[in-house]
Amino acid sequence: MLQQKLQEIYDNAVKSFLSSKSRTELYDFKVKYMGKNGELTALMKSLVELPKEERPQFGQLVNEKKSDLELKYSEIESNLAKSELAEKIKNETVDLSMPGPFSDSGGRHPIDLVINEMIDILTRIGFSVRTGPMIEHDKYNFEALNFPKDHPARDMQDTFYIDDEHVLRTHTSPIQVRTLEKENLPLRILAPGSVFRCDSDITHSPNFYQVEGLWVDKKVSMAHLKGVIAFFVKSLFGEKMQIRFRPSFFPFTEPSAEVDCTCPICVGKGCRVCKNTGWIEIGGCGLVNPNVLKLSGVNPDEWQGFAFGFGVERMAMIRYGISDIRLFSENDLRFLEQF
Ligand code: FA5
Repeated sequence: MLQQKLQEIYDNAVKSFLSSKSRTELYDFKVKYMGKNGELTALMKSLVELPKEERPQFGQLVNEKKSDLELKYSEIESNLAKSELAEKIKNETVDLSMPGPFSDSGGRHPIDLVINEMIDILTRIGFSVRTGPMIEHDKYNFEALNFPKDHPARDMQDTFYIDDEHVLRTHTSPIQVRTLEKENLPLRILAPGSVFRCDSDITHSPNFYQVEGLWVDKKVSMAHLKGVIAFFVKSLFGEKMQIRFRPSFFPFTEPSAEVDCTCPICVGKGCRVCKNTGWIEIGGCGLVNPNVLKLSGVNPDEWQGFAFGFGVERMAMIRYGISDIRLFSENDLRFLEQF
């Protein structure tokens, strides 16, 4: 009785397999007959109805039929796969005139573009690039730049302290000292880099970029400094850009000055970006204080130098007419895609 049932299931399964038009249909039949709840599995469970001595022989028979069905299944499946592929290829046409898929491509950040332009201009007149660490020792960020401990001038820059001896560098000027300590003179270096101050409004950012310049030689004067800065600013912004030098104070330069450029937003008329002055401060500069040379092991009776430090975001604001410095760090693609 059970043998007859087994033969029936087997015959039906083979018939169903052969009639399948697709691999999905074939698989559904496999589940119907051979799956966990399939007919063959159910039959196996009814083995208990047979007398004990007949069970092994019947069990073996079910297994043989099952293996046979498995073989038939894989043979039919592989034939169906071949004909499905052939059908797909026959129906598929490639339209060579269709545009390819587009993917967004990255671009240079405006700050990066301006830094590269600044480097290009300064390397044309003999400066070469140096770098330094962002976590800086107090010695390089302050002390060797003639900011003694507890000197009120340290309050000029709101500092992020790492520990008693280390800070997030507040400016790129430490690279002046690092270079003077280990390189031969004369030298002309520029040092681009990220700097940090506890500072934030439309023209101040807590993390911004500076480009430092240092020129040390036997005879270097304020006239050389002004000439280099005028060349630099006019190369970057065009001949018509106005600049002015305002007397200022930095412990590491004497005399010192701030450099201002015409505000690009109001073109000198006065607006909220330039705080109604018509000018935007782009950097500080001056003749290297002899004390700094001495602290770096350079004889100030023999050598003189000038240095400058420009704020790159301010340069980029002028270059592209941008009225809020925070746009550079917000990562809004609608802003960044314009460059
Ligand atoms: C300095 O950092 C000096 N190390 C510059 C210098 C170098 C002077 C060599 C003399 C010789 P100051 O703190 O003024 O100076 O900063 C220089 C420039 O960085 C500023 O003129 C301004 O353009 C930019 N800057 C300063 N603070 C910020 C800020 N929070 N966000 C964006 N730009 C800033």
